[in-house]
Amino acid sequence: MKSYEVNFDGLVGPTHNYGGLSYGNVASQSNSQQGSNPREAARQGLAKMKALMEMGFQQGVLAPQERPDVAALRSLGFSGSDAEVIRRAAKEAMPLLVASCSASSMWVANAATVSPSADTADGRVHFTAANLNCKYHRSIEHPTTSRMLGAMFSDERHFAHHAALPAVAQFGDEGAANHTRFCRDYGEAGVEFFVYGRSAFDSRYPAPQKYPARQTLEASQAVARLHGLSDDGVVYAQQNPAVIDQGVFHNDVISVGNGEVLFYHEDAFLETGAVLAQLQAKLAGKGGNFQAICVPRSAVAVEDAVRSYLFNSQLLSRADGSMLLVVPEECRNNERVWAYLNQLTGQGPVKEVKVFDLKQSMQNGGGPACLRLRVALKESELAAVNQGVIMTASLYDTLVQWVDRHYRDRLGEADLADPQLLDECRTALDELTRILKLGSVYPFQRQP
Ligand code: SUG
Repeated sequence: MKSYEVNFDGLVGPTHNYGGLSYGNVASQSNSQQGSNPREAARQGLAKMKALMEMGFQQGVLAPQERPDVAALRSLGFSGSDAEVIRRAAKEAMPLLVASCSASSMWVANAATVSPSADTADGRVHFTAANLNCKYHRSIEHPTTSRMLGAMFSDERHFAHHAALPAVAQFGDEGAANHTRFCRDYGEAGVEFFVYGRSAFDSRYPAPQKYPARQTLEASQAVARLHGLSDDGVVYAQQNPAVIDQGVFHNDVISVGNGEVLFYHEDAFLETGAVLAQLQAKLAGKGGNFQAICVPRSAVAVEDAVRSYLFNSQLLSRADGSMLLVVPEECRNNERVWAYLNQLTGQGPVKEVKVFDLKQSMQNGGGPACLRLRVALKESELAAVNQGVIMTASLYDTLVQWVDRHYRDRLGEADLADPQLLDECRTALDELTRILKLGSVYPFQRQP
């Protein structure tokens, strides 16, 4: 049976703004308080989805969340009508209002960890929503994420959903941003590669000194257990704490994998030799031939990787077996990175590099790979997905018109205090759930 990797891209929400909310994420911090353009941000993301669909890749879409999150503000003690809650938060605790307005759910690589059916004990595709508990503004995403994934992958014969892990830092889980899967074919059993930043229960593991390590070993192990993965199909690796301290807040900022290929920076991991040997041996056990492409620091420094987001790229398999690397415009703007990419395509499996302008998302630290959640599906499983979220030429046109109708083209901090923004968002999202056939996934649609 045929199988596919389907990329579900997060649609940027109407409140996209630069809140400076992510300590340890260099772009988020350095662009704090700049004016944003939500309409352009959503259009940039949609343009990528359309281009990849037209190149023959399977493409889906994941809806944004309801923001401002009035329910979250109420849980912090703000009361009255929805408009009063927003006005009071703006007056008394602006940082909390900004956090409750973040459109950060667009970075759906952090929405969940997904294990394809060929890897799991019960033969279903497993999803665990990420608790994202390192940052308050992201920790409020998972309940709606779970409802959304449930509405997209509802057929229990094929799909199993797990709630987010306990909401404490010891089980900090950032989803697929720290998870890669290697396989010969998407439908065959593969090796799932979990990269963590620290151990919460074993002090022998080193940890970064400056910035937080968002993912713990114990969280990764819990996800592997929940998904019913077997030991011969799992490899764990510790991210190099020194690169976390240079702004590599997720593993997908320093490495990316697909099929039998791992594309990584020389400084990405601790004990790199042992990690690669395990990946090679375990993938060989599944009939695969592991290939590692190491980018030496002499060619691309960690700082250049962080600025350009070279590794936050999408490594995609084309029909002829070769690979395409989807990178952000910032890679072309960096001389060393661009020189490296030009020689990369002359040898090895990556034959083409495609550049996208994703500046609106990039300024918050979200590149092409952050914007997508990969779900490997067999043909019968793809047929069981809610077809409303599968990208088509006509869905693309509908979504662009929807964005143009509902999104502002400028948004600054002061605008977040305007209760009118909440009404605009709700009207837009209500319509979106009908377009994508999601049902009532948002809190405002579920109030009695
Ligand atoms: O969690 N930025 C996101 C970026 C997520 C990138 N995802 C991956 N690497 N997979 C984060 O740090 C910034 C929001 C703000 O500052 O307004 C933010 O949440």
